[in-house]
Amino acid sequence: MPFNAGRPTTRRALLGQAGLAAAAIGVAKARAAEIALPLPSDPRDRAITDAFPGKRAMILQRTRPPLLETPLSAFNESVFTPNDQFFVRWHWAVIPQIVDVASFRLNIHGHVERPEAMTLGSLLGMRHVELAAINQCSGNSRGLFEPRVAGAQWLNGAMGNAKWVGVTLRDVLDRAGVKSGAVAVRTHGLETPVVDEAPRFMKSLAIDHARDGEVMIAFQMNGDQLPVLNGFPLRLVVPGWYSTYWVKMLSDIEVLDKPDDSFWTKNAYRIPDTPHASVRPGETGYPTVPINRMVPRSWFTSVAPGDRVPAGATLPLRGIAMGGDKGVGKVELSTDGGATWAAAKLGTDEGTYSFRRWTAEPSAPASGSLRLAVRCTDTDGRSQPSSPNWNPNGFMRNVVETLDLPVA
Ligand SMILES: Nc1nc2c(c(=O)[nH]1)N[C@H]1C(S)=C(S)[C@@H](COP(=O)(O)O)O[C@H]1N2
Ligand SMILES: [Mo]
Repeated sequence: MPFNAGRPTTRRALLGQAGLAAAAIGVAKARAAEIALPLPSDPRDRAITDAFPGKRAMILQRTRPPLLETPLSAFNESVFTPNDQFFVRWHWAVIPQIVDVASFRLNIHGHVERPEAMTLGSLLGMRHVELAAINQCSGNSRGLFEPRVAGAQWLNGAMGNAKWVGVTLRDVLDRAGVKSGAVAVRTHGLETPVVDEAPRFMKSLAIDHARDGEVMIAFQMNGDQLPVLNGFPLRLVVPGWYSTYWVKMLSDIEVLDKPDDSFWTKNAYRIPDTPHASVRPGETGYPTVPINRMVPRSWFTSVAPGDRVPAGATLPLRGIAMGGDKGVGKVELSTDGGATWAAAKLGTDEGTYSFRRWTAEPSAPASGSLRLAVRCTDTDGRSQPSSPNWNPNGFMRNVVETLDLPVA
């Protein structure tokens, strides 16, 4: 896979850029504009904000802690999401505004032979790896759930794709020497809860997953250092898995010799253990499991609800697709409400965990509307469901996306 790092992250470059992290977080001053999201219920209006450090125009979902959504246009322009438009989500609002890269340490401790407090310099001195991967919030597209569920009412922009450079978690764990009997690796970042009693945000991975050689501690994103709001100076990248595991401002790695029974694994981020994580509204008593691998999805990016198409015109249509924890096998388009399907053209393969561009050229009818549907099938043959899944947390939204474009 070709990879062009726009700027190599040397120790000097990373250390020299620390001052960028100094801007204020969580102060939305200017309200440049508003956007009405095509959600099924009100409120649909959101402010567009450029008041957050390292970010240009973002959809403001919440100010403190910051929840910023990527506008659809970013996904139409490139399969890689620019750092300054990459979505932002934090659980707790006490986020360091400056990370002192000289005194920063990454602690590795617990069930290991040689506990260590690594400097950024020694981490950057290790073997580097690179990978394109989508970071998608478990609650991406939650605002589309019907009946509506509590939580951030995201449209589809709580996701982004980047080229990540870092070191493997396995190499770092091997340095510390994992003792036999280890079962999980739990991580947290530098931010803290707003009140002492609240549980610090932490997530864990099974030991074999943590040591699979793909899970990465990234210090570079799309050729640059990480924006502070996306976890400067280090974050976990867990390819193919939902972003709740992608711990930002990573400062602590603890090897556990028993399963993680802390709040964020035992109580939060759990999905019904059912097909498509789907249950009936009101249903109770079903088993749950921690959310895990992502699944195939696809979207239109060049057209949106409300757009009109000229009668009889050939429409140059673009979108993106993802395979989840597998690559994109195929993307298909329907122009008759899902009765028949034709393969869309796929763009460059940037790797298993990346977005993939798709294009098609359907013709609009002479009157009525052009009824579009798009679906992705992964390389294992798994496809998207034709009706939307539902669960009370609004996790793992998935459905064959449809769009009715009236003929002008
Ligand atoms: N330290 C830390 N890491 C975190 C979180 C957090 O609250 N704190 N939230 C997680 C969740 S739920 C999401 S969706 C992603 C968001 O990543 P982004 O802000 O870089 O887009 O970060 C993950 N990593
Ligand atoms: Mo999330």
